Amino acid sequence: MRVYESDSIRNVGMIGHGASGKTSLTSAMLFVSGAVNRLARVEDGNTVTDWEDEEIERKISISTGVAYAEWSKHKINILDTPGYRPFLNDTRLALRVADAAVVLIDAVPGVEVQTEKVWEFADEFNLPRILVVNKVDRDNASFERALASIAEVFGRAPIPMHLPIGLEREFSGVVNLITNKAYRYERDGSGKFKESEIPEAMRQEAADRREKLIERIAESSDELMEKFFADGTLEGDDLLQGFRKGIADRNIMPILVASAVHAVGVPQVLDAIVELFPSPARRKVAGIDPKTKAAVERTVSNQDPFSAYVFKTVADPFTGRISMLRIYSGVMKSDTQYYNAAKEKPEKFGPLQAPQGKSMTPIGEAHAGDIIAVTKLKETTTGDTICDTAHPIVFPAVEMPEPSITFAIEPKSRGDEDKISTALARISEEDPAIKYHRDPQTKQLLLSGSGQLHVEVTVAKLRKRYGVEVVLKIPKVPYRETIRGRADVQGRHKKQTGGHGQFGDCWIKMEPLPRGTNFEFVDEIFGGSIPRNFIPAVEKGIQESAARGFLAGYPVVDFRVILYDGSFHAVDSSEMAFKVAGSIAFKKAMEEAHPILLEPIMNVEIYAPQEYAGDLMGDLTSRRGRLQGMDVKRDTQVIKAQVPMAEMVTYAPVLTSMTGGRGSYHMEFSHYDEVPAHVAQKIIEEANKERKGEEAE
Ligand SMILES: Nc1nc2c(ncn2[C@@H]2O[C@H](COP(=O)(O)OP(=O)(O)OP(=O)(O)O)[C@@H](O)[C@H]2O)c(=O)[nH]1
Ligand SMILES: [Mg+2]
Repeated sequence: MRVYESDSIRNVGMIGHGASGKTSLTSAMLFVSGAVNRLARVEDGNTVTDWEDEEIERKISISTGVAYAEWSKHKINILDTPGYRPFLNDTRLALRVADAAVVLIDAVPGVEVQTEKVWEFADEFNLPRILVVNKVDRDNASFERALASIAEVFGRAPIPMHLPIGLEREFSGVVNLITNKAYRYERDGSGKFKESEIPEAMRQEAADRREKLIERIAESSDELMEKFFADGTLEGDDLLQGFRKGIADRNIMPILVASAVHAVGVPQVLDAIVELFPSPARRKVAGIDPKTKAAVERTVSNQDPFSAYVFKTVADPFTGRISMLRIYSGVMKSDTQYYNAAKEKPEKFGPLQAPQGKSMTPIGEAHAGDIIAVTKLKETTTGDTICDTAHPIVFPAVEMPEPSITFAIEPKSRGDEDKISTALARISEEDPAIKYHRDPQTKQLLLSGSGQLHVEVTVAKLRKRYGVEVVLKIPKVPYRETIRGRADVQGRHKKQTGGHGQFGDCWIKMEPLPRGTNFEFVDEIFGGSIPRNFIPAVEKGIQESAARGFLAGYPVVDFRVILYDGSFHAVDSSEMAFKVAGSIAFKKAMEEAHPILLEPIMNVEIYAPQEYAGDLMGDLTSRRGRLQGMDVKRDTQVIKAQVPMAEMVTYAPVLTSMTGGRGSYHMEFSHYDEVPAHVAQKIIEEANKERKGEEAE
């Protein structure tokens, strides 16, 4: 494979709502350009970019597939991103290294919820865009309706550049408004087409739309505007340069049409990517010097010092770690040592590869702007910057949002405890949106992800790749205890056994503290009623008892203890005796101080079509939820509420069944609040029953 210069490279993110056809269009682009020799289908599980087991089995993209097509002497690096909501974090990670995006719109529903989400990502990274109205061959496809929804949601920038010839079963090609030609296909999936005149019946519409498009292109500069007014049109180079500028400035986003599965309109998509999208060349990228923290810049050019950003890691159980890099500046060579500026460590690189899905073509070197893969790096993970040792730079990494759903996981066989942690560490290398930790209070291993499907996919990876079978459980709620009142008590420990006895005696006051302050110990002993060296023992006795709980075995928090008096015995007093005195005092104080149970309250956001809003709110009320606000985003209703965690642990399946799978939600911890007395009663009984059971074991 030849080495491409940045002028002839295009880095393109394929984005869109779930199942809009990103992987199918990628597959068709690879076929039409000759990178593969058949039109692979998602249904057949043989596409280049959906190659992971879970993707093949579920027929959806779970993580970004990386491939390339060589077209008109250019190399198009294709990032085929996921479109389903739980996997969109990966989409965002990939777009970080794209220079432009192809936005797929399904011609039946038009713009959908996740189309808007990925559009926001493209905005975040300032990406020029082409829109492809795909699936024009489907029953009920409507180009007009798709255009209307695009205009409604995305405003003025998107404008048709192609028109479909025929719709649904009749869809047979596209009219290009710039070239004023028609490209007609046999529906044989060969991707072969014939250039012809625009069909008679479409000429008027094409002329009208062409005029609008040219007018918009003229707006891209004052100079073109003048020419346009003078001549009444734009031609040749003026037209092309103006079009490119309008696209690069994101004032124009051309709309194309295609049927990915029939390979209709696909060569024209490749043409548009090559001819209209900006190349990475001479783009400036900002980073910081890791030592001085000063802002530094690189130009996408072979002349600048080498720098690259790691945007993806694949944890392959056989090959090991595969890292995907986008080279921002300079030339990268195989078998060379570079500097990982994020980890501040040198890293030895083996052979560089051009990734075509899971298969790799070795390449000796790669130039500024390109995307490459390399295996078996030791230090490097996603988000790191690799650079020339003498010219360190760090590019900002993409931050992951908090996961929205949490399960407790338990191995089916006890011996697998250690294996789970190692396997999860590997999986989170390739999927930084997964979080896991052991809850110090409940001792459960908690696994969080962006949705139930995300967690299930992770569990499947654990099983298939690492041979660890786990069960998902509802996480235990980490209740806590605190006090509402005050107490003033004595804790006295006196015991006479054999030799010398035990004696400790303390007087404490206990009072509530604001939420989140945990514990405070105030020493007000004056005049030596308790010797200094025994005071920490009193505190320890209290803290240890507080950790064991009073009402139901949950840690007691948010209280202050003031130790103000006591007495001691010259021979019988010891640290141990004062510790026991402290714990006796604690228990007596708790009895007096009106103990209560606290529960975690979550901030919850629920998204669902408007028609379900009433039912969902009713359900939230029955879950002791407090409504915080409502918002409508297109036809999606957003409900915000605060709901006790205990009421949310089984919410996912309920929401699915209430909304026919169309609802989703996100939640995060807000604060601890008092459990209402009637609910607390039950929790305390349950917990004490369980504790008795454990003691009996
Ligand atoms: N009729 C028709 N079906 C299509 C077309 N493009 C894709 N499909 C079908 O739509 C389904 C989803 O296609 P994918 O290519 O997996 O869509 P995707 O956008 O990659 O989906 P995710 O990556 O999972 O979000 C598959 O069943 C495809 O066969 C098309 O142009 N016409
Ligand atoms: Mg896909």
